[in-house]
Amino acid sequence: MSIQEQIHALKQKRNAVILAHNYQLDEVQTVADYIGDSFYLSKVAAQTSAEVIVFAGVYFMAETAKLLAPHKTVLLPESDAGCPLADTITAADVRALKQQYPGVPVVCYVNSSAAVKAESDVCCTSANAVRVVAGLPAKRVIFIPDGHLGDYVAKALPEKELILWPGSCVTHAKVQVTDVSQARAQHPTAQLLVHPECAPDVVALADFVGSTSEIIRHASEAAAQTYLIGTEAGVLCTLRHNMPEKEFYLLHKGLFCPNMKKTRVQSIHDALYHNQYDIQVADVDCDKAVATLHAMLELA
Ligand code: CIZ
Repeated sequence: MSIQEQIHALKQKRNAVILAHNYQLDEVQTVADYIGDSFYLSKVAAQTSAEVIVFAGVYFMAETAKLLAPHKTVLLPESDAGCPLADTITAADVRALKQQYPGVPVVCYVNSSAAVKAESDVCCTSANAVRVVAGLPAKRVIFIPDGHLGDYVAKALPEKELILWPGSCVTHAKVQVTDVSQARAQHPTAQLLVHPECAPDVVALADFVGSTSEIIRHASEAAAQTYLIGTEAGVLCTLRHNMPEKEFYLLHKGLFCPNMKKTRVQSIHDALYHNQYDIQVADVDCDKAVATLHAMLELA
């Protein structure tokens, strides 16, 4: 039996479903039942009738799925697939910010630990960050941990005053303005689609700024033939599969998240076979972190 057939058999035996983030390797996306951004996948996890969820992504994503589906088994196939951006801030840092700015609400990007979510007031994703901050009655807002996304939100909402945390995604931060000029010189008619985790001077040059799902939707609706993609290379899998008649080029050759790329088809097989790695969230964080996620749903 091929490894894909073995995975299929294990899925049936265990009543399991495979969720893959847009940043996963093509070989992983092709065995997945659902592909998308972390929040979409967490909602799938909460709604599926499957008992076991294999979350091909990074740690905070599997943790978010576990928060929304606490009675299901959530497996992260590679135990050390972390997120350096999420690791830039701890729950103690958030408590210190709240002491420094008493009464100022805290918005945390989904790229954060359950403990950080538990200390925050509302969560957001890159797809809804502007809507979430706009929906808060307060003028001043603490935005953690992605300073680039925070800068993008601040520019979209000049009436707000954002207090930013200096975290950033090491992969998206690699893109420079010179990459844009070189890519535009090679593909002069192309549209530039970038993620708001990119640096502000790169974001300022884009034709469209959005989350992975928004970039995929925009490319499917726009008339252009050629696109320069300023986010993790994994989105090319869906873009090229869904739109074979269009051309997509990665804006920077280093747009590969090393943590996302740890998961292979073999890891998915082993996760199902050995029931690894079973994600648990500390009881002390659960209720407050879930409330922070639900607050996002209300505001967005
Ligand atoms: O929300 C996600 O899954 C992340 C981290 C990025 C995106 O734009 O999908």
